Amino acid sequence: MAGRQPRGTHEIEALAERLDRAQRLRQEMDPLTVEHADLTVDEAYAIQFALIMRQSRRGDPVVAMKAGLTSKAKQVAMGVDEPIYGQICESMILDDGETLATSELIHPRAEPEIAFILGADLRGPGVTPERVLAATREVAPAIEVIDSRYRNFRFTLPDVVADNASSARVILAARRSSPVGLDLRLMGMVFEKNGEVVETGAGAAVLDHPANAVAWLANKLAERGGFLSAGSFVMPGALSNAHPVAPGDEIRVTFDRLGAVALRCT
Ligand code: OOG
Ligand code: MG
Repeated sequence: MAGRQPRGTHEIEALAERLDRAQRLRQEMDPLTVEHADLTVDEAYAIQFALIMRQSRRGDPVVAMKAGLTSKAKQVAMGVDEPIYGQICESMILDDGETLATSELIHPRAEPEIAFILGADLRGPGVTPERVLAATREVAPAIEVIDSRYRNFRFTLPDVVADNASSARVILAARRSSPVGLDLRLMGMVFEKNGEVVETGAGAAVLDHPANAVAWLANKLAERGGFLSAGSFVMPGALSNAHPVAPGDEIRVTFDRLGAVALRCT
């Protein structure tokens, strides 16, 4: 941003604190750009890292990374036309079969993803989708529960970046499959809510192939010296729109050959 100094540590910390409070008190807030219209994407990532640092200092470390807004469906729905990334902390993980207590969140929505479980580090720059697939030990059906801390789930690009890409909960199917011999681009997906099909899709919805989203993430993280580590998993982004969830709802996401993952809400 021409004409001004980048925001300093003090202001970055103060903005992270606001998001942290909103999340902990389950209170939606105005997007940061309402007050700070000139917030840059770089500053927004600095806020995200400050927010995550607060959480890990409370004993909740980062265990996985995610890309978001990697499908046209999501970009159009959220009005943001480029991918973003966010960080998954230990407390966000639900086990297969565990229920989601929606009262812990503000206005949760569920979305279908194909999780990549890595057997080797992926360190950018220069990571290709071929290298991603070679480094992928397994893939698994997954549901991400997103929960914007912003009023009415409305935001601009820097807002959603600062808000850790709306991350809230993640659930991976216990059943894992080797990616060898699978064409993830053609991988069909059926997304059901309370027994009704609400979305269908294929892997190609995510940047033409979900491995492209993992490569994009590895290369993007390299800008800040980060990488994707062996043993962790990656959420490459939703194949379709997200759907609101409320107590009593049951979400089921089924992928061709990979199987299904379900989430019950209380
Ligand atoms: C931002 C997070 C997007 C995805 O998979 O596209 C995301 C949002 O939609 O609030 O996680
Ligand atoms: Mg997602």
